[in-house]
Amino acid sequence: MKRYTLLILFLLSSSLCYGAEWFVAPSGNDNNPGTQIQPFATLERARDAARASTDATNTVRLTTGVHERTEPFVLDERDSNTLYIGEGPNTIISGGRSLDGWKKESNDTGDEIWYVDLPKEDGRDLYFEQLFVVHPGIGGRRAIRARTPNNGFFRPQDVQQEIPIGTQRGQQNTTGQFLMPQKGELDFLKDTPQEELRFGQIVVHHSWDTTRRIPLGYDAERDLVIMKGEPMKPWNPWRVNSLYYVENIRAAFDEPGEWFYDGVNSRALYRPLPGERIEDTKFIVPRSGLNQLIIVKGKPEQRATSIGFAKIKFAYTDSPRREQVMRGAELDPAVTGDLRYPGPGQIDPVQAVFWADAVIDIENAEGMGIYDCEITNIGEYAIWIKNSEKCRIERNALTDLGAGGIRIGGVGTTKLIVVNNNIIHRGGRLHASAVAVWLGQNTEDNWVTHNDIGDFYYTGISAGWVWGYQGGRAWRNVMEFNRIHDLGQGILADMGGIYTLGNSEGSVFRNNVIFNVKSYSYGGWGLYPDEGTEDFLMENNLVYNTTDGSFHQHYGRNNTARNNILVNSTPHQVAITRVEDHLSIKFENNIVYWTEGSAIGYQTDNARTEFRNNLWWKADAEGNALPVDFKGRTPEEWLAKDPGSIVADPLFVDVKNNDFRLRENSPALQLGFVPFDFSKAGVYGDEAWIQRAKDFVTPVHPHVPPVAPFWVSDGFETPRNDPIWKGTASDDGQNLIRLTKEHPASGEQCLEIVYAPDLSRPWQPHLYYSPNHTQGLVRVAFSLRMQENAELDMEMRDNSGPYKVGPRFRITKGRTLVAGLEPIEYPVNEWVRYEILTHIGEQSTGEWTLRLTFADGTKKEFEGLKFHHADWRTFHWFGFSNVVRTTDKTTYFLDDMEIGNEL
Ligand SMILES: [Ca+2]
Ligand SMILES: [Ca+2]
Repeated sequence: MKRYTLLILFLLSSSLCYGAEWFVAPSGNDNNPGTQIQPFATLERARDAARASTDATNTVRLTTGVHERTEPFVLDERDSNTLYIGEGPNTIISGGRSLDGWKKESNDTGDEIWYVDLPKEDGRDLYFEQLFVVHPGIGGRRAIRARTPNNGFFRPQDVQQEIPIGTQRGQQNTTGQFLMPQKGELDFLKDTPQEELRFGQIVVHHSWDTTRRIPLGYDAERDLVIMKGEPMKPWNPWRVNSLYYVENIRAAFDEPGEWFYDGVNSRALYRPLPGERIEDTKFIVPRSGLNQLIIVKGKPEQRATSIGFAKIKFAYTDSPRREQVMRGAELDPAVTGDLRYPGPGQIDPVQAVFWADAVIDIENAEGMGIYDCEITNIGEYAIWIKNSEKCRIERNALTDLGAGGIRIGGVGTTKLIVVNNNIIHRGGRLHASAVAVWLGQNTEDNWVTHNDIGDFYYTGISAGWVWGYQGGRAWRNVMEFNRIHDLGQGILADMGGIYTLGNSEGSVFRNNVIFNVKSYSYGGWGLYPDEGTEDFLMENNLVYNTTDGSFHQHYGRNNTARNNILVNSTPHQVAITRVEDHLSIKFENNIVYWTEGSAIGYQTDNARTEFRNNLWWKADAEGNALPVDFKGRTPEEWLAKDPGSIVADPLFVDVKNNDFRLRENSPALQLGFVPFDFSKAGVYGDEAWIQRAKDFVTPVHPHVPPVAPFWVSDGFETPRNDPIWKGTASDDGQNLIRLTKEHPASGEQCLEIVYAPDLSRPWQPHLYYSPNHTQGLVRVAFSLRMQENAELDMEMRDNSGPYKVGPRFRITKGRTLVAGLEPIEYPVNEWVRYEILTHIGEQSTGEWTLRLTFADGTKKEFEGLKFHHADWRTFHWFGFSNVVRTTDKTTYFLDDMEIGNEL
């Protein structure tokens, strides 16, 4: 009930009173008196009239019609106590302009194509990257910027980055980047003239982020697309498993519903959908550089107070701004054109699209209200409130968002903001890594309640913005009764229905319903406390149908998850990644129910936790009990660490139909589980509003190619920066894994792996590859040169939890140790060639072969070596870990790495 007291308080503090009143109509005139009969034409005129008014409060009424903007409407502290109110969704504040004069032509295949000559702006072709199609009575539909492939993505065969040896991170602003396609996939780029390539983009999704690059050419000899930009972030580079597509290349313009910006011929082209007629189709594009429509900016010492917007639709805004995104790109002006004007751009990855602006931007304000508005067909975020307090965002529909929904914080301290009863659907349309609601650092006592959040590619609600135990400050934020669904869609990774960071003292996430979170590769979690989340409470949430865990804590302190219902994640349900020397999580009174995989994953069994009074149950789709597995432990073994817990059927009303209410005789009730009403999550109010949320169209996930078997043949000759080898290296950022020209086995370079004391993990530095081979004859070969005292572990693993190991050996003190063999004497400071052969999948014999070739040409071959785990069958991981535990500085060298497979 406390919540409602708070809401009423806000309502009283924000101005909904009517004092002096002015009217603004698109057909009005600023010389008019601003009455209903003789309205003003512009918002500025009404604003100035309100400023001059002696009334304590003012109302500005916007009539039905399109109020076109060429620049943002700017308000400040002088405009306090004013309400801007429209007449509903037909009162539109638009950042767009119509694109008129379309003509028809047919191409040589007889397909109908519409085209328009680009209008001029400042004597240049109008530039835009979004096109909206409008039919009578129907709002804007985002047309598809010509892309290849049409449905889904390509995956590179290789990615490379040109960073000279010895360059330290941060020293280099810009770098060459190269992407090698699978055979033939990008052949059309070879024939694309240079002047046309510059209007295209390669869009790469890599884990939780997205990069856009202008293709600078195609190297047919090496089969590479050439790009340039900021160096990849070492913690999230592009990889061979990244997904990408190509936008706005003529050859990609091949499907109905697609459009193409033909910069060379100063035209825009569109392929109509079946039934679309040129005479009743309108096109709207955002005005170049108009990313924001409303800016409310008071002074830090004198805030703009009690300004409201109600019953207005905001639409058609641009993204990105060139000055924001082209910094550091250092591209040829022949490619970019004059950077002072709109034109082709590229975007470097920043989590949650942090660089983006919002259509309504509020700073240094108090008592702001945004009610019953629509924000749609936009390029970036919808609303951003920073260094402000006591504002309300309520009953708004935010849809078709280029980036995300609502951002709170990021500048100063932002508190007592209520985001209640909004529909936030279809985000990430231009910038996939956007979130629906974001609460940054220095946010306090904010309430995010009863929102319906759906159809995003990344996280639903993101709270906190400090990685690790650096303090942070996202305090007493309450997120409850939200319905968060259909995230990820198999495209991005490492996301959560709720995603939290840093010190979150007093913050609560409760009574939310999260479902359908599907990641690409890993991490489509329901509840996701990430790096250094502290003192966060997650209770009474229902989570179902997620990837890699209904609950996942990367690492954190003193967090609590209690009384949640967690259903059907794959391949495990509850996961903790890092073992720490403090209490990581209290996990109590939860119901965990699943059909596939293990109960727990990652390091859950080793972390310092307090598990108690939980109910665990595994059943098949028909509800028949299945054996419960705790990462290889029996329930008896696990429950020693989870006292008071039981393995029992929770007796849901109807699992098949996602009805997770408990029957009266549910054993969970005996454990102290308190039922909660999940039907309360989501929007409320009148029937039409509730129906609008229900009208959500479940997105069809794009086609994502299966992870292809991975092949590598790498002599470490191409300049690459770590960790851009086809594998991943981790050395705590100390540049311990690096290319060197010291005595390579072949060519001019090899890889050096250096041991240093005081690394965060005993197995650092380590280097691994993800081959993802599931059948065939695997061949792995590499050359190693060990210094005195250098040691390492080599393992070939699968991806189960706990993982199983096939072939393995250890090199220690001049010897190679393989189970079943006498130690093999090993010359230090000389290259030795290793070759490993083994059948996997159904052909597996449980055995492997090792061949060694020494520097003097001597060969040794060992057949019939046993796998470490006899039932190892799939090859998902190959790598070298450190085993040195002394403070001696040692090093070893690697060259001519090969991973192959004869299927
Ligand atoms: Ca296409
Ligand atoms: Ca080499």
